[in-house]
Amino acid sequence: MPRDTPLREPVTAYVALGANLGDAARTVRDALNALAHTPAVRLVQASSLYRTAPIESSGPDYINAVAEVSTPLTAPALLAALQAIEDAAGRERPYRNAPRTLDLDLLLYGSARIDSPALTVPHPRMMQRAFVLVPLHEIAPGRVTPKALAGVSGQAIQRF
Ligand code: PH2
Ligand code: MG
Ligand code: MG
Repeated sequence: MPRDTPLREPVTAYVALGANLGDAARTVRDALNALAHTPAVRLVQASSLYRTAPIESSGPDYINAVAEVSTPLTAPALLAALQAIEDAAGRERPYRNAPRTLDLDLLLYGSARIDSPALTVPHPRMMQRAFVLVPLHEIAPGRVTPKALAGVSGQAIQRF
């Protein structure tokens, strides 16, 4: 049957999850569930949950994790889906790096490099953050070099 809209090949993307207000572990688990139920998004695997000290942020310790998804959505469409999950969790944005009920950041989208006002991929600060690199290394060791991990070894992080 002829189609006028070609199907897009699924892309493997990695999403960082973080929360440090309310029941952060519950929020992160609910967000993983919401990702798994997002149309056109397949949750391939999720890391363990980690408790991490706030970096350039304040408030209680964070709960962080990283998810691998497979999706035919474009990167902006995937970002919009992530923001809808943040909004449903009651995310407010009073100031940069404010404590948050839920933060979902697009880390990697296939091998794409994206530099638009709305989205930078790979995530510009991911290589400086143990709360991203440790869970990412757990599920995708090939995407994190030993040197990068060593570079964040001074940051407090423990399995939750
Ligand atoms: N997110 C930030 C800033 N600082 N620190 C930790 N430990 N975990 C985070 O998810 C986090 C942070 C900005 O998004
Ligand atoms: Mg963030
Ligand atoms: Mg964010």
